[in-house]
Amino acid sequence: MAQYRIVSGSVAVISIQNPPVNALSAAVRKGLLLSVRAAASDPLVRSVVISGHNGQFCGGADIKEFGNVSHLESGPHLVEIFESVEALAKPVVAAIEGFALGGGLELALACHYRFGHSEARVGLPEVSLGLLPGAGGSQRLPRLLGVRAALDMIVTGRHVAAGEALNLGLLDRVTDGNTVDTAVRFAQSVEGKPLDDRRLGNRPCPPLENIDAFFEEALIHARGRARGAAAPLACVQAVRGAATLPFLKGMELEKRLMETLMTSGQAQASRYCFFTERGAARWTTPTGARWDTCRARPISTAAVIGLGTMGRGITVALARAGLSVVAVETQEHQLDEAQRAVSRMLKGGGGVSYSADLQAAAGADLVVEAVFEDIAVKEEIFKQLSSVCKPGALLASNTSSLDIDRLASCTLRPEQVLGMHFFAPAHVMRLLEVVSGPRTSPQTVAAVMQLGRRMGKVSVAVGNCPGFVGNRMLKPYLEQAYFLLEEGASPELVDAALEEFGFPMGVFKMSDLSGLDIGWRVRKEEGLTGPGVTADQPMRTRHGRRYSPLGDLMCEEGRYGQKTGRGWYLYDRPGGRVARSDPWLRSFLEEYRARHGLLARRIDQQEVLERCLYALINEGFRVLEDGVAASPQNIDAIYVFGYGWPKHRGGPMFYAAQVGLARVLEGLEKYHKAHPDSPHLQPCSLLRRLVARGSPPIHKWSEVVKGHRSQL
Ligand code: 3H9
Repeated sequence: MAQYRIVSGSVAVISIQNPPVNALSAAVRKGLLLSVRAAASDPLVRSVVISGHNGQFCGGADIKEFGNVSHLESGPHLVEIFESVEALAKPVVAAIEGFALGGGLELALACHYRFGHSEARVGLPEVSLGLLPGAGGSQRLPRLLGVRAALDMIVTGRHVAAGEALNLGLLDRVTDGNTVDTAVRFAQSVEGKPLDDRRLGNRPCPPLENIDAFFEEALIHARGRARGAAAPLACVQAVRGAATLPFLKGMELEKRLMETLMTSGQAQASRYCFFTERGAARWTTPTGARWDTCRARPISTAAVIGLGTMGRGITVALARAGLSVVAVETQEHQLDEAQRAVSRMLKGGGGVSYSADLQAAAGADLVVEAVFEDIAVKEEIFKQLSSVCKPGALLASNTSSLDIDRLASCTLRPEQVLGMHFFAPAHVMRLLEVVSGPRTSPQTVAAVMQLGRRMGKVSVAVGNCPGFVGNRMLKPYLEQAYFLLEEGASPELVDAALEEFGFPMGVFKMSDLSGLDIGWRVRKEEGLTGPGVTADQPMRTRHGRRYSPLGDLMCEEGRYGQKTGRGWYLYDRPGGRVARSDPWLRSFLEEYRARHGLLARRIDQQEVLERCLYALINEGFRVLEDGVAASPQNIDAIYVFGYGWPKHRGGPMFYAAQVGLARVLEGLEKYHKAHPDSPHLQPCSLLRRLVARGSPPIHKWSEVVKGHRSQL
């Protein structure tokens, strides 16, 4: 757990050994402290080097222990160990290879010198786990870097590359060679030298002018970005402590703040997200194939068909993953524009060639179709691709909701067809829904899941149904938002409730951003609005269910959202981004309600949240029941990484468990009783069964889902 050896006669090399990331588990902590004590008491040892096994320094505290107080409390605490390291009368050098993150970097900060390999990364990412650097990091880093740079690293949690760390003064030296050997040589050279000014705990924080104003502003800034998360604010408070208090008092403050965060639901939710992100890589398919039994053929060349916004982003994402990409756009004028845009995004050519001819896709291992969302157009392309592409090539569609099996049927290789649902902007957003149809082969899924990882995506394998997982669940959420407007709410009220909950944007601002015309076109295709609707059909009912034509009426007025400068909000110009309330909309809604005999009532934020979120969660349970998602964790990963669900709330299914399934059920029953014509509010049977079984914890839900038809 901590290997101890003496080299060059006088240097004790302590190597942390706990694969895969050398996390500081109870056993490692014990080993580390014993080794430090051994080095302290051995008269032959005159200096110490701390390193990590297998080229990785340390990934920090063992996150798996956080949910388990007995593990966390067994073994010495990190603070105690780091105090012993810092207090050692012999120079201690950290030799950082790979990464030093969280508790790993805090260990390095307790050392007297820090050496790094040129490819190493360091950081204090605790904030993304709903925590702060709680083993002295919040107090030592500001003393080393100054408040500004330390605060930035601690509040953002960003990883810092070795070069930048050297410039910041976080690393003393960076080497391309063997970091441990370099550190050993250096350690010998400083044996016997005074260490007092190397102990960060002894140093004052570099002074900062207007300190109160600085921290007031930092707090406002952090609050603005935190979207309700407590950890960033606690980080600011802790760093303020470093700047204003003696070291030991600052450590006490750090401890108090850490205890509050550690026991909060937010840390639990963030930790859950950490594991759901990684768990998504362990996928399964209907034929019983699994991530660990299925070999994927590597993909090295790709073609992207259609270079609109999505196609361009996909091209960039594939090129950045190291693939050689041919980008195809049959409309010549758009091809030139796309070429310029892609080159700009890639800052140069980056392995992309361009063509106006579909034949150019002939040699690709994978083709991603990203044309206009029209099933007839896509069917035609898949038919052509089937004959153009080489036999082993995989054919993927970037559709956000259309039937993958219908596209597969247009080809002679249905087992090689699947969906790759990217999210805009495709080169930035982390989520990728990998959609398998009933005939998609496990090898096809495996190859694309592996490619997703190469692109740095959180790839989630899902089944084939309208809207797949994410958009299918979004539909009832949007629907309830429209209904709330009919009943008396305003877009501002609905959006404020959702933004306070933690979404970066409320549902109406989001619709304005993506364009109201997109949903309008889909509803026309579905025969819900447009010429297919006969005059005698009631305006607010479709197929016996409540329907809100509000979105259609807005589009008929030419209000498509940001692109037309008017939507649910008013913008200063077409394409403008700053939303303002629109008095026109207020009277439009009043007239609409009067025309339909609807009485506006007072709606509070709680009702907004419950109606919108419970309807979405209810659909999530249906998705599980239908086997379209393999687990609640997968649904949560989709929502956190693709739909802006706040990480500190874990994802919709985790949130449901945290609120209490019985309470969610009760809420749905209440709202369904009040709105019996809205079937999305009718609690689904899986939710009822889970409540009947005493609401088991989320990792046990699959036992209740079992027996249902699985598409995965
Ligand atoms: C902390 O330090 C608190 C202190 O301030 C104070 C305490 C008092 N623990 O990501 P990967 C697992 S908080 C346990 O796929 P990569 C991970 O689940 C900690 N397990 O690899 C996965 O397991 P599986 C602050 C961990 O190469 C496997 O290792 N530190 C931990 O793409 C491989 O992980 C952080 O927040 C851990 N600390 O990336 C760093 N880390 O194979 C968190 C990973 O079963 N870790 N695992 O799915 C990372 O950011 C990345 O894992 C890292 C490697 C960059 C290190």
